Amino acid sequence: MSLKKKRIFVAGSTGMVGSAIVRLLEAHGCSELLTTTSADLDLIDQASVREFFEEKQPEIVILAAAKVGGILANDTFRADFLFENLAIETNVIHTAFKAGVEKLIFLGSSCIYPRLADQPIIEESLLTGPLEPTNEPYAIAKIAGIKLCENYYRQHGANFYSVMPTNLYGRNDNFDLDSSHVIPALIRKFSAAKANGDPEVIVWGSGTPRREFLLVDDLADAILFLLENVEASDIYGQGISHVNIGCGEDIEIRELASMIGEIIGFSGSITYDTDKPDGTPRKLLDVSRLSGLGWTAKTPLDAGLKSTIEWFQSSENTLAKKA
Ligand code: GFB
Repeated sequence: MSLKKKRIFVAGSTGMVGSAIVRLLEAHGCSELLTTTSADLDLIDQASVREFFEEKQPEIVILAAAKVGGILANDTFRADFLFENLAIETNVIHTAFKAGVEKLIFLGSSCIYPRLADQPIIEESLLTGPLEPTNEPYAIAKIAGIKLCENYYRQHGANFYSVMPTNLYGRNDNFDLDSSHVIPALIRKFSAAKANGDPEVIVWGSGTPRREFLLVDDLADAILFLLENVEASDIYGQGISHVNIGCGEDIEIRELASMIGEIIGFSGSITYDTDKPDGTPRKLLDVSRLSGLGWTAKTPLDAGLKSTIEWFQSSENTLAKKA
């Protein structure tokens, strides 16, 4: 599919994921991108979403808009994570179907899988066991989005399908210590400790959980590949409802903290706050389906961390001094 002249709506274009997708599509020569901010278009409001589609007539939709956050935000604002994500998904996916959108890709999350799924996690693990309690509301909303896409395909033949990215990081991430994910939190904490000469950095949980991390620019590259090369029938034809996107390697939080501390040049000690939750013990995606389709991740974790730290320290100097 040639994308250059298509009207592509990137829902969520101000966030870390949406902004990376917009950067890549622009660099790829896509000149008809449709982007909005939450002030222009409230995706939770059905009538506004309908009006937007009537006026702009997008041909392709990438649904990267979501209420997102780290382990503590998910566990605290449980109703908001469930309601807002369900509302965004039902409004955008249903309206895209009504408007005759040619192709829609919905972005979910690896937390849709059972807490104790076999590792690495294959797509077929969905709905085979209980979810991780700290993010169950978010996961339920994302599962609903997968099922919306799948069933608009099954009932109506809509070219809509879902991708499940692993934990993401990169520029334009949320660096707020209460609501962020682990990588931006640790970049900010270690940067502040280094700048202030603090002897210690506090890392949440036991440090033993394992996570897989993908640079958001690699995710954007995977989305571009899928837009150009993979249709809904290619996914559902394999008997799966979505495809995993990851790098295929994971790391202990302890090792991650040491790596970030080392890149930043922090020489003090690391303390673990075990009053904070660990979340799921391990979350490593099996990415053989995606590599079979023809895409693999390019950026090693150390290179991705270095570029993200450079971006944070150059653009967020005020944040870098506070923890
Ligand atoms: O990134 P994170 O919040 O998300 O936490 P999850 C990953 C691990 O890092 C957990 C630990 O074991 C945390 O306890 N950690 C250590 C920290 N220090 C920190 C810190 O300062 N901040 C944070 N945030 N974590 C989220 C889900 O789970 O992942 C979402 O809640 C979503 O639903 C997202 O799926 C990708 O991987 O645990």
